[in-house]
Amino acid sequence: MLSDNQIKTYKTEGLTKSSTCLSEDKIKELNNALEKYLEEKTYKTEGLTKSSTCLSEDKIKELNNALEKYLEEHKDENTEFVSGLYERDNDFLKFAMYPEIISEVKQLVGEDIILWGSSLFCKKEKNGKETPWHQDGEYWPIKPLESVTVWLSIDEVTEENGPLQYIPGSHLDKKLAEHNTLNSTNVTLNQTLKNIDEIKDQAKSVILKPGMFSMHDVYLFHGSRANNSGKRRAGLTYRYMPATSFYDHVGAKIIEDKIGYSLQRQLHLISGVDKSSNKIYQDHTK
Ligand SMILES: O=C(O)CCC(=O)C(=O)O
Repeated sequence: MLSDNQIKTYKTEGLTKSSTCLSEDKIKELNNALEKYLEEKTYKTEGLTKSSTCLSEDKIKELNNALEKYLEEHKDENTEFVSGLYERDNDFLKFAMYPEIISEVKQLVGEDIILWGSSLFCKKEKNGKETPWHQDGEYWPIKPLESVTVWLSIDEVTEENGPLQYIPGSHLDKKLAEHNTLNSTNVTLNQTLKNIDEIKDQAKSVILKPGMFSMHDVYLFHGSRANNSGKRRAGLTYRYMPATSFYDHVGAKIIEDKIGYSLQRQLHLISGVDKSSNKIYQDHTK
């Protein structure tokens, strides 16, 4: 309740302070609403946002165990970029369904969500491969082209070990720019944006603690430098599309020839309803 004095102040000065303060719980609610609003705004304007949460110690340990097991079992292969990860090793599927991740993906994709892909980007310490600047949409047979990538860090990502970098706002006109095909074994992916040099100085780095993730738009210009530091930089990507889009397994064949790896994927319905007659491999909503 306002005191008589406060009411007087309001009348004479035109402003008075409250006589009470909101409870801790209500302040937390306010903060959450603000963070959610700012997060959605950043994603829309910049094309990338960081998660508001970090996975628990236990979940980070599970991630590490799955990665170490995978690296041990595939030690004679190139593991700097591995596509179709959960198809190769089913242990990686459950991480894509962690509620901490799905609740944030829902805020960006909506209620009807299909998980359609996963990759490992495990840059070795010293000589870890560069990921050339590209737009994800150049690689994917999704119609209409809509998808959100979760980039989940397993290692600490610093400025030194080749963090994901992006050009804020480069997704806004929703067009695929021209790419060239590289013929090099020193890169993780072979498509590279043609006219990137003049805007490279606008790049921002995504610095993450283990267990945090970023989310980026399918049209965003992004890439990462080689890792010349002494610390490995491992992260997983999970790709989610709205179930209003169609994943074209047949049309994918043309892109496969260009990028040099298979795009045949298991599609997992994570929430809501498939609205585009997709070939769903597993329905997790029931
Ligand atoms: O982690 C990287 O080096 C690149 C990741 C990337 O290109 C992607 O998530 O689409």
